[in-house]
Amino acid sequence: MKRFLPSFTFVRKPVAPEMDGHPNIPRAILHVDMDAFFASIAQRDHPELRGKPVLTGGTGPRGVVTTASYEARPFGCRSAMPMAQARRLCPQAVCVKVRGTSIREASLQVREVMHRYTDLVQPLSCDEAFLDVTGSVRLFGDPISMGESIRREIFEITGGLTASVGVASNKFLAKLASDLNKPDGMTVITAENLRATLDPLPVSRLWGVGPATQTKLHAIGIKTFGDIRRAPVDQLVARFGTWGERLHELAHGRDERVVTPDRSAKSIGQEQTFAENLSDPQAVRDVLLSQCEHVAWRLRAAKFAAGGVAIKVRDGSFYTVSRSATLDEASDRTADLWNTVSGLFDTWSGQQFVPVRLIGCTLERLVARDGVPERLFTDPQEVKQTGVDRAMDAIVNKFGSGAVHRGTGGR
Ligand code: TTP
Ligand code: MG
Repeated sequence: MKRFLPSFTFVRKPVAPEMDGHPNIPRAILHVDMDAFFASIAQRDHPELRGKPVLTGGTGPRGVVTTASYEARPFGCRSAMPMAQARRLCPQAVCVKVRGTSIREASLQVREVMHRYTDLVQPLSCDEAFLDVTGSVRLFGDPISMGESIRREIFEITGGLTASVGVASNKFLAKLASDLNKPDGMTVITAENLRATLDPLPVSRLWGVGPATQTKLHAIGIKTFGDIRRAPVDQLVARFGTWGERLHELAHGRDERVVTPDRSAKSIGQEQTFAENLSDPQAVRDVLLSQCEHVAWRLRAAKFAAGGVAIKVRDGSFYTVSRSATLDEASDRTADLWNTVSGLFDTWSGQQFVPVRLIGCTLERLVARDGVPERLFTDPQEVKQTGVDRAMDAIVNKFGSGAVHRGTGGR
């Protein structure tokens, strides 16, 4: 299977700062994009479709292709094409409709993996996002290793879907890179390989260059990034205005836009499926505590407080229960959150404990921490808990999430 022969094109080196607009602040940006997302979900769920051309989308007379599997692409099948046209191009293709719930589930799983590495995640659609991992290097290693781990963890959590990743010093280059080795590939653009990678690319790969601009550029002899880079910027400005200047910048690989995270996130959660059902309630409780610690750490890193918590428990027969509770007051202290989470779990396990296949912990009703009103009188116990959280966060930030845990012993 191709998965085990990944095609990496990179030089193992930190991404070079000089490509960035801010010479003193080197950034490490990843662009993660799932491969033939809807079609891959169909192939995962229907093994008989694997290795075959698959078209997803409406099958009625006005149906449109949402995506084509990589097996269907050599025939010319593309997203947004009328389904009838795609079927003429590739009559042996299997046409399927993918359920919205499957797409949402996979999309959330992918998002969950991304948030393990940084809270600076800017989703572009259900299957792609930018990640600024500059601040995560100390915790998770260099950006290339993070890209590799993210690809592996996405494959594992989704049960076999592949992602392509681009690693570079800015958004434009990272997005360009993720596309260069699709499917199931990773590409790193460094200062050293920047020109060799960019120069031969056709101008159509520049953001915002549609067929009309392409024709205008071709008319003045400009066909590739290299042609734009070498063209006098005045000529481009005379022809295209300020947009010409932007084209020139992009062709040099310069882009200063920052990754803008999706602050509308409504919850932060983590769940785990066990290879074998866990029949010891204390063992399940221990896992839940480590999940609570992890999501609370992410909550604090994102400068949120949670007004509610939820747990999800699935038993061996796939029966799933969810329980949620509201906190008296939004908090980002692990002790407060765990107090409510463990209460939900203890109530459930006291009433109906059965061996557990999956357990999950979610923090909900997120509010910006700055929005939590300061209280007039502060409980010394809470001050102490905040101190404990700070100390533990510092250890996790330095040594990784496995370094320190609270005990559940006292229940
Ligand atoms: P894309 O990431 O554009 O495409 P893709 O994931 O199918 O393929 P690639 O490997 O080239 O990234 O879009 C993600 C999903 O969004 C895609 O699987 C189907 C859906 N989609 C639509 O519903 N309508 C559209 O017009 C497009 C472009 C995509
Ligand atoms: Mg995609």
